[in-house]
Amino acid sequence: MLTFIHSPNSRSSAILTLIEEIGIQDRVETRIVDIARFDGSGRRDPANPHPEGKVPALVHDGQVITERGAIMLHLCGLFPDSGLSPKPGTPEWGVFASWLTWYQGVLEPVLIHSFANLSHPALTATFRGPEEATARIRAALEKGPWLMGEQYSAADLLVHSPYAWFKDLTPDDAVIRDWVARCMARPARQRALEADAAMNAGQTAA
Ligand SMILES: N[C@@H](CCC(=O)N[C@@H](CS)C(=O)NCC(=O)O)C(=O)O
Repeated sequence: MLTFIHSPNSRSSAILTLIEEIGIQDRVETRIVDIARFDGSGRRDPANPHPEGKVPALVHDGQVITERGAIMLHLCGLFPDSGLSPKPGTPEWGVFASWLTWYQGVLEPVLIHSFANLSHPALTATFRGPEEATARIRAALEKGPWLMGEQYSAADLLVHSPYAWFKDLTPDDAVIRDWVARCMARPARQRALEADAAMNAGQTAA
């Protein structure tokens, strides 16, 4: 039993898109929760099992899985024929896991430090900065056309996501901009955006 804890138009929309990409909408129950949003709207939802009241979370037979990278690894591992990841246990699966954990552990902190105009030698020593992050993505895409090579994967879905939300953060680099545009044009993302809009409308009407 898989329950997806979601709030429309948030970081959990990436998981909604992955569910669309894999084609498992009928195997996952989606539960909408409220969250405290950056603009001051919303509030922590007591019905949300995430230990910090955030989204996304995935509940699998009572176990609560958090962090988009971990949820993506888990879903791709559960549905290995989806084509959204290499086969578990292969060296390529290790590279795939590197991208997802690099996103969580490096890229998102780097982008948030940059957005918040934060700089400190300890941050640079630990995370490097936007230029190094861009260089790493670019090096992969030069071999590309996707981060993992010939095939689109959940790594593209997660790593491009902040650029899709915050267009100003996207490096002024044609290779990266083209990749972001290709990720955003995928039919599964369009379906997830439509589902989010419908869920939002439902919430407003309620
Ligand atoms: N590192 C987490 C971040 C989750 C996160 O910050 N989610 C936001 C939604 S955009 C949230 O739930 N915020 C509500 C809050 O901070 O209480 C992940 O990647 O899954």
